[in-house]
Amino acid sequence: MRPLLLRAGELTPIEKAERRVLVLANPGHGLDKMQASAAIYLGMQLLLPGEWAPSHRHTPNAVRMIVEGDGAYTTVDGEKLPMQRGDLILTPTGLWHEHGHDGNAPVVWLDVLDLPLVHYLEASYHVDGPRQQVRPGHGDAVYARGGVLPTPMGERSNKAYPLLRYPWGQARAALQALAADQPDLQAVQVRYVNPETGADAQNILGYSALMLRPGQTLTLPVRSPAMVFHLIEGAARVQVDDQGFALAEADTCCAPGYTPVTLTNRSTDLPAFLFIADEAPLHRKLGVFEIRG
Ligand code: GTQ
Repeated sequence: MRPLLLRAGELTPIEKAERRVLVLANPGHGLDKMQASAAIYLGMQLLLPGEWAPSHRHTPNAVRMIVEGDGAYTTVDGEKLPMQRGDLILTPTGLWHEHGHDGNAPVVWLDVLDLPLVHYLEASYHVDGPRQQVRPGHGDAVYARGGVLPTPMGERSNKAYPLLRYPWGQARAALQALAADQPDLQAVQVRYVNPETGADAQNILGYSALMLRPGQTLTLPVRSPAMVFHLIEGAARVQVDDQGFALAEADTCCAPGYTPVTLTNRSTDLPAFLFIADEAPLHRKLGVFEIRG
């Protein structure tokens, strides 16, 4: 996809595109539907140095998983959030967001949205807005230590989305600490959560990071939600039923629900790190979540 995305950068000025995205559309759903699964939209977005993707807000929830490049940032609800490889940035429903780039090489990220579901519900709309005023400080700094929360005068923030940026360095360190602490643990996985409540970071789609130890093969329990796998670091194989995908860094693949999935680290020397998006929060809320051992 990378050469195609860079070609899109040559052909399409950002002023015309507003967002320059190649959509990872599942032909099984119909290419024009622009969906990877029933509830998941995936896109690879390119921002070139100096470009500006103007402010808007919309009802579908989005996250960005940064794939490559330095110097870009997203401003969400007045918080200027740096984008570095592997970072997860939330742009939850209704919050203003815009993207800028002060670096000198292309920046690419994976957009994950619950757009297909919100569109199906006839609840999808979007509003353009003026450039945001940036507030001082970064939300992620105050939630950077597990187990302690900012509690001015004993009060919680009670924000629906208190944390908007999950730096990769911290998620990666948490996975390595977990793997070192529990050598027999099979699924070395951490979930992206609301740090105030411990609930899923967003209401519809769930996000996690998983580490495969060198040479490890991990068979996932068969579950009802569809899943997306994006390789942040290393080399992996994703076996979905009878189809296998060899993932290199920055590759993405999907698995439908109710399907056996086996993950293998293709390196016997180095760990592999995957970002996973799934429809589990939605399935649980609707009462259709199933796990089959
Ligand atoms: O960056 O705001 O891939 O609004 C689709 C819709 C990205 C964005 C997408 C969006 C955006």
